[in-house]
Amino acid sequence: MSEVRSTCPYCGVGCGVILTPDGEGLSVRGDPDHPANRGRLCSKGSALAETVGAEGRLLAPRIGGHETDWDTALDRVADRFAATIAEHGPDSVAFYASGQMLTEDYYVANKFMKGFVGTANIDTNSRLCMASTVAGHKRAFGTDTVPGTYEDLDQADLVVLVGSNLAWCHPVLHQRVLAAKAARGTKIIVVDPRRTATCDGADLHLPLHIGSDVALFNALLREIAETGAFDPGYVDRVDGLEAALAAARTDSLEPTGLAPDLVDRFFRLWIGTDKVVTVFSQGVNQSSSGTDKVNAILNCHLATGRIGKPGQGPLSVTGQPNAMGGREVGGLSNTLACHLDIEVPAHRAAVAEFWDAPRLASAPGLKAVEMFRAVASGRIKALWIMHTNPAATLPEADAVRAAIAACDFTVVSDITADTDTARLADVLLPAAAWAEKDGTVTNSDRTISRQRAALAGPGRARPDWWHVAQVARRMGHKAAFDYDGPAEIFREHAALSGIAGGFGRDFDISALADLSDGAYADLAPTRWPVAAKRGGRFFADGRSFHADGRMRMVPVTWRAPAAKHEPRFPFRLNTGRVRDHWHTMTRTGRSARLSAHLAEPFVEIHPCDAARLGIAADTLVDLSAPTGRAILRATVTDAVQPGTLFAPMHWTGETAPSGRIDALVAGATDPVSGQPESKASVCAARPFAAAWYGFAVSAAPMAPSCDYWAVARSATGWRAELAGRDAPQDWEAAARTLFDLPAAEAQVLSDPARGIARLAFREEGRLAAALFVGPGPLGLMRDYLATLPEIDPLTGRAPADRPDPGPILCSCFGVGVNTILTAIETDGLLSVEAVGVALSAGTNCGSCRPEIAALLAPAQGREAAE
Ligand SMILES: Nc1nc2c(c(=O)[nH]1)N[C@H]1C(S)=C(S)[C@@H](COP(=O)(O)OP(=O)(O)OC[C@H]3O[C@@H](n4cnc5c(=O)[nH]c(N)nc54)[C@H](O)[C@@H]3O)O[C@H]1N2
Ligand SMILES: Nc1nc2c(c(=O)[nH]1)N[C@H]1C(S)=C(S)[C@@H](COP(=O)(O)OP(=O)(O)OC[C@H]3O[C@@H](n4cnc5c(=O)[nH]c(N)nc54)[C@H](O)[C@@H]3O)O[C@H]1N2
Ligand code: SF4
Ligand SMILES: [Mo]
Repeated sequence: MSEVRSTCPYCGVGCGVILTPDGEGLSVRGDPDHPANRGRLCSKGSALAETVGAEGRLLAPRIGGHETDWDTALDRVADRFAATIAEHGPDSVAFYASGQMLTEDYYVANKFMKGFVGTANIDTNSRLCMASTVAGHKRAFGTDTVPGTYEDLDQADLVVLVGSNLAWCHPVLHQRVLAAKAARGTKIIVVDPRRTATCDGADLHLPLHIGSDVALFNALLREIAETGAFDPGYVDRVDGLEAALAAARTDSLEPTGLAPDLVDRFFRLWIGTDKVVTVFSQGVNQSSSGTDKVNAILNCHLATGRIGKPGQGPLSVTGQPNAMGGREVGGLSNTLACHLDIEVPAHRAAVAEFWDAPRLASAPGLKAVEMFRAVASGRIKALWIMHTNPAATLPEADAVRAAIAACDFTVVSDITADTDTARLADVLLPAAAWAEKDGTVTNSDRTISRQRAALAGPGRARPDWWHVAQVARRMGHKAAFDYDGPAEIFREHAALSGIAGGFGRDFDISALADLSDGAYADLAPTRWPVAAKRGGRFFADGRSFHADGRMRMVPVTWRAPAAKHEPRFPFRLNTGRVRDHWHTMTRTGRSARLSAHLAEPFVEIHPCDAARLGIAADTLVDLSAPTGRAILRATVTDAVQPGTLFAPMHWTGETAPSGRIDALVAGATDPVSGQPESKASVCAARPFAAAWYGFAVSAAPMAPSCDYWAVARSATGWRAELAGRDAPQDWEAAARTLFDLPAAEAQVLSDPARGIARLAFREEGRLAAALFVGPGPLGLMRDYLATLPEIDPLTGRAPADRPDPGPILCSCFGVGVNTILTAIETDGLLSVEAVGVALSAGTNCGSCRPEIAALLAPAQGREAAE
């Protein structure tokens, strides 16, 4: 098979990839012709080839844990949904979808629920992600329209990143911004309570208090007014300026906690630069005032007329590969389809007629958090979860897990056999994965790209749209779901968008409604609208999609996060992402090199708090919140502010059961968007009383059962961090259980008085596993030990001619921190480029360049001082 052009399945940058199947798997490189990335890929995109294959996959439908055939499974789903609807009405069933579904899958699921089941109880993980942006856009523009494009980032003179760790979460866009900095001196400002890798390339970092963005942007609006920086021609077309300004005048900068000189520099740069793009992401959206934060930002752009013009405008970066496509098809419970409104009778009538839908939902349905509360209370009796892992990623995750387990009937469509959610399903439906299926996705700047199949799916896996269409057909809706493939679904969606365009909506791709199968197969990246009634860009002319065509500024005032501090829970808990993992790690966790960057869940805690609580670096911390507990490794760092903690969202019951961070996140939501406040819960921290710490390496999967464990892939098998409150009586017996090696030859060195043990197990002379135990955090050469079976298990030390590389920083070339530090010292390297020349580190995808820059800082400081 020859090369296949497709799109990366991870973040909303939507990079083009070229896949070359090699008979078993495939190789992946960046597509030089794709407008989003022009050939570049980040560490995750570069490692995609390591995440395909049958390992861990769900290969056949299962009912009650037993494999079955498709007909039996689909009949069961259709029968149970039909019976529940007949007995309890359409609102007793629900669908929980995902911004990672392809547009075609999403369109069919939305049509099924809203048009044919007759309930709007279909919501998606985009509620946890983009809902506040959707709501903010609608308030300002009348539709959910993203005004900006990626070219604006190339052309801007100032890029402000608000609540966005672009360097780790949208790395290829971050590189575009850094390229603009190199080419035209673009200034970069980061607004984030935490010092992140993104700050390394920035000119200014505003470490505001968590949740205080409205206060900051209201202050900017006041300054715009005081300095006369309004665009008089533009504000003529904007309603609400006076009200927004009056609201801003009741606010102060105090909640931000920012030093006045920092704020002054921000104001001067923002007001003094015409070409400013304000990029925002989850630090804005995931907040109980998320919608107000969005409008506080939009207000400043509207007041200055800096919107819809080259190099100017607000740009919400989408998280998931098809977060934007989900918004187009109306995947949220309060939207209809093609940016039409469920509340507007004329829109409903048009959609009902187009679909020939017998009972179109007439009112918004439940939003994600409410939906799972309705599952808990028994109001929802049948639930279908597709392409998302809510038992791990919704707030109050332990309660969500219990609710799904107790639900009368749960269907899960997934590619992975064992996830926190899949384990709870009554019926499991195996999905075709990325590179095995066809469809489209829309990225952050409205560019529609094809995902194309290059591999046959393993086992009986089938695409998600097919799961839904088959169940719908079995429920009596044959004609409406008689699709023969994604091209036909796409044409229908495009035709419906033409009706939306007729209502004056922004999302109109009706020019694509007659694409032949061949033209769909060849579809090149295309930015919508395609069939716009008016040309040029959105909003440069000051015309909105509100009925009166006017823009709106919205009066907003600062509110504190919903969870209140109390003596029992003195910390504010911020959560988010790491560079090399994707959400619940069902894909990235299969790659050894992606797992090497950060192999364990952790919590960042300020040195003053750590000292006060007696928490030493690398010990374990016991976190508790009103909704749950967690045990995480302490990273003591002043990157976080005193009184705040940061923990990643990626670890689950499969990889580190005590690291399920959403167990601690409260279910507070934004009153307008319903988006949960994933970044500002409260919790307590204290040292975890570990009697022992362990590190294990094994060629085969392990089965740990201690109080704390975290497993990760390594190049030769698996590695695990372990700890417990009580030490086992017999380490050899415990290790044999852990490794499932009842009969292997064992070598044991132990010093019970000092709490130290080292155990190695051989099978047929070959080293199969090793365990290292000590009374405190283990200072081991972990990356050397993970090269099992090449290691010397009893000394645990790398031979002098093979120094321990340290934690892997550059995952493309496998270059560790120690290697880079040694080269900086011995070769006197002073720049990221010099490190690249010496070690290749940072020269492929570039995702690690900010971290290499951070390692260089001390040497650069010394050089400057000399
Ligand atoms: N490597 C990687 N990349 C990803 C993903 C992934 O899982 N891994 N997921 C993708 C998805 S779905 C999404 S939605 C995006 C998310 O992309 P981002 O939003 O960039 O990522 P997060 O780490 O969730 O949060 C960003 C920052 O918000 C800050 N923050 C917290 N509270 C506040 C606040 O009150 N105000 C401000 N201004 N900032 C605050 C946090 O400290 C954090 O650094 O990433 C996408 N890209
Ligand atoms: N504390 C905290 N919680 C958060 C966040 C946060 O910042 N902090 N961020 C939130 C955000 S922005 C998001 S987007 C969510 C993401 O959270 P989720 O969507 O719950 O996480 P994923 O791991 O992406 O789940 C995707 C699932 O789909 C499966 N899958 C992969 N490919 C396919 C396929 O082709 N078909 C099907 N049917 N299944 C497939 C995977 O195996 C996996 O089980 O998390 C949210 N939760
Ligand atoms: S930036 Fe990385 S994760 Fe995002 S689409 Fe591009 S290659 Fe994929
Ligand atoms: Mo997201």
